Order: sequence, then C-alpha cells, then structure tokens
Amino acid sequence: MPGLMGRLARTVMAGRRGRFVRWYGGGGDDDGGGGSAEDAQARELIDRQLKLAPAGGHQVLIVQPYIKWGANKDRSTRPEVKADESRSLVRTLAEWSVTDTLLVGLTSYRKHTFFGPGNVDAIALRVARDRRITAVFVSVNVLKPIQHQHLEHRFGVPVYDRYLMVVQIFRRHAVTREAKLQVALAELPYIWSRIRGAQDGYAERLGTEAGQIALSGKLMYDDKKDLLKAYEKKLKKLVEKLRSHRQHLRHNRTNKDLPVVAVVGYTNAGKTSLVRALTGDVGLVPKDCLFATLDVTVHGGVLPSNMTVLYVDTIGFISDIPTRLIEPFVATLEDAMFADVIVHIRDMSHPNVIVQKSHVEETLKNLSINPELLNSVIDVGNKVDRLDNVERDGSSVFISCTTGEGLDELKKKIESQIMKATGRRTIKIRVRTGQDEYEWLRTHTAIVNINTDGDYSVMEVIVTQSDLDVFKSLFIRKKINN
Ligand SMILES: Nc1nc2c(ncn2[C@@H]2O[C@H](COP(=O)(O)OP(=O)(O)OP(=O)(O)O)[C@@H](O)[C@H]2O)c(=O)[nH]1
Ligand SMILES: [Mg+2]
Repeated sequence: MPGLMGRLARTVMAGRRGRFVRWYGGGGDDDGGGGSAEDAQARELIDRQLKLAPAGGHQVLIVQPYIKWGANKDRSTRPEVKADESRSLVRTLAEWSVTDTLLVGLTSYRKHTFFGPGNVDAIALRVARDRRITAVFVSVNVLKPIQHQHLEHRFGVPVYDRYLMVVQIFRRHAVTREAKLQVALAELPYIWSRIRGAQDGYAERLGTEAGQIALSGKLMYDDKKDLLKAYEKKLKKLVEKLRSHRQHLRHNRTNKDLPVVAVVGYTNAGKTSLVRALTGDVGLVPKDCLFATLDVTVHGGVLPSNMTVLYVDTIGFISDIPTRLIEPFVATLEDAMFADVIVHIRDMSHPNVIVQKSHVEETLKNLSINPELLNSVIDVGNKVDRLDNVERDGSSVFISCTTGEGLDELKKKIESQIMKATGRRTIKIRVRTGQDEYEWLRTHTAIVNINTDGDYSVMEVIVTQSDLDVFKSLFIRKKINN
C-alpha cells in the first residue's frame, strides 16, 4: 500500500511542478529564472509596494485596534486574544520580533487618519523614543491607502497591516512553483488598490509629504498600468492551466476510485499533524507557525476495515484577512470540494476556538461545496492533551495528534461516513480460493476478512456499487450462462 500511495502522491506532486509555471521567477532558486524583462520590472514594482522586509527582519511594535462599542464591536472575541494572534503572525517570520503590543480602542476604522490625533501622537512618540522599533504592525484587515500613507508619514517607519503581514509569510513559506504562483496572484488586487488609491488623489489633498508619495504613485499608475496588466494576464493564464491540470489529476483519482478525505481547518489547528498521524507519512512536518502549509498535498492511509483512502492536507484559514488574498488558493481548495468527506479539525486549546470554528464554516459555505458534503463534515477537536477538561459534545470527535488519543474513533467515523457518501457496502461472499473471482475481489475491493476453508473462502469485502455490478456481470451471470 505505501508503494501505491507514494506513487500517487508523487504523481500529484510531479504534476504541480509542470513546466508551464517555470517562467514565473518568484524568488526560488529552481525557478529557471524565466520571464521577460517586463515581468521582472512588474515584480520589482510589486515587491516595493509589498514592503518586503530587509534581510534582518523587523522589530515590530504591534498596535491592536478594536472597536470599543456600537454595532461594529466584535463580541465574539477579546482584543487581548486578537493581539495574541497578531504576535503569532509576527513570530512566524523567523527574523522578526515584537518589541511591544498596544491595544487601542476606537469608535470606527474609517477615519482618514485611522486613529484619532491623540493616539497617532502617542504611537509616534513611542516609535521615536524606542530605537529598537523598525516597523509598526497595525493589526487590522487592510488599511486604506490614504490611512497607510498618513501613518507611515507620522510614524517614520514602515507600517504593516494584516494583509501585508500574511503576504510576507506566504512569500516565505511558498516553496513549490504552484504556491508561488498563487501567492503572486493573491498580491495583485492589493497592488491595484494601492496605486489606484494614489491615482484617486486622496492623499494629494493632505498637502504633506504623504501627498508627494501619492503623487509619485499617480505617475507610477499612469506609467506602469500596462506593465502590471500584462503581468496579471500571464499569471491568470498560468493559473487557468494549473486548474485544468488539476481537473485532470482529480479525474485520474476518481478513476482509481479511492475515497478522498479533505482535512481543513484554521491555521495551526493540526491539519498536517493529523494527516501524518493517520497515514504515518513522516515526510509531513508539522510546524508551530501560521501558514506552514501552502500546498495541497495528497497522502494515502488505511482505515480499520483495510479500505485505502487519500487524505488531502490543505492551507489553513485565518480571520480578518481580505478574502481576495485567499481567492487564488481557492483553486487549491477545490480538492477539498471534490472530496467524499471533509474533516474539520480545531485546536481545542486555543482561546478563540469557537470564533475560529465559525470562520472556517463560513468560508467553506462560500466555496460552493455540495450541500450534502457540507452537512456531513466531521468535526474534530484536537490538542486535548493540553486540556484538563474537555467539554465533550456528542457530535465531535476529540483527539490528540500528539498522544494518539481518539484517532481510532476518528478513523471509524471517517470510514462510516465514506461508506455513506460513496455508496460503498460490506458484503460477504463465498468463492473458490485462488480462482478468478477470488483474485478479482482481492484487486478491486478492500478486504475486511478472509476465512478459508479448504477449496473455498468466505471473503468479507468493501465494494462500490459499480464494482459490484462489474463483479456480477463478470462472474455471476457467467455462472448462470454456464
Ligand atoms: N500539544 C499538541 N500539539 C499539537 C497537536 N497537534 C498538532 N500540534 C502542534 O501544533 C502545531 C501546528 O501543527 P500543524 O499540523 O503544522 O498545523 P496545521 O493546521 O497544518 O497548520 P498550517 O499548515 O500552518 O495551517 C505544531 O507545533 C504541532 O506539533 C496535539 O494534538 N497536541
Ligand atoms: Mg499544515
């Protein structure tokens, strides 16, 4: 079995490294350095806008804004918990560090200056006094161009919002060309919004240095618009090819008729750990950081009844990120959409587990997944080894990938869900040992049990309806005809 699975996983992975993405020189050393001079120019332009950090990283002052009251107040979590996630985002980048975290209550995020004047002054003073600080991370979804320009002007250091932070991480963690391509595509809407923001001339009205920056942005927009458009077109074409290639792979997999289980969840919940625990695939390396996995990979495993399944490890979800950033990754999540069963894994030890759960569920709903599949998602509470007490509800399976607790129960649940979803069933059949029927069943079904008694064996097997039909037409009718 591992041989077959290894081959399958390799086939899938080999396909990902198709030559059609070779020209995209997204920064890796095996990219072949392809692309035209215009592409290189476009990339340079993008890198500048994305404020890619210097080699030594940044020492960051985190400012965690929150809405103090009113309809927009987020009642599902606390600012301290959000600040924790913001710290995790920064720490995910090895050379970056956090100098301090400030919680700042606001009445809205819509002001042109983002914070009120008192807060801007206080933060600016803090940055000026603390020489360690080389950047400020305002942990909000995405700052408007005018807000961004204003804050950078006032603080005198680069300012990052959540979008920019996640892009830094994506850039760092994208290893394969496919992941790099998805990241490159995810960056473009942001670049457009920045240079359009400049073109709209908001900041010109500020009449400050920020206005000058915006003006240079306006020139860039006029000059470089075509360059970016051409680059975007190429990327989209490549993604399109990738998509059809994927469909081809998926089709191949369907032909092999192996059930597919997609493992989804919030970033760092333990998706990779779970796939590793269920398959014994030591090639999978779980990491204590956000967005460790940026590639969808497929791994073979065996369920209690000997049925072979394919587990799909996927990219994690995160809240407060513009959906357009994850849009290109939706293509990779299509694998999840075409699964027979979805496993949603959650980190029970995380203080925000409830909010994370609903965020994943909402995102899944928007992925146009077939409602039957969506209604039968297996909910898994992970990392119970970290808890003294687990409030067990009947509908979830509680596990620890570290200790192995609950994995047998989970496997059984996955198995019964697959049987339901794919119309597989267990049958017992008596055939002549070693004869054609016997060999056919051994190759085409999952063998649960074989009881051999002389010339005959009673085989207990799991079989799909279509295979059962083939079996009948090959052997049973033949017998009747004879
Ligand atoms: N204590 C404990 N730690 C766990 C458990 N499962 C996973 N972890 C740890 O949690 C961290 C994240 O695990 P991953 O498997 O990489 O999580 P992921 O969901 O694949 O994360 P991304 O790919 O970044 O979205 C790693 O440090 C794991 O060792 C568990 O059951 N108990
Ligand atoms: Mg992972």
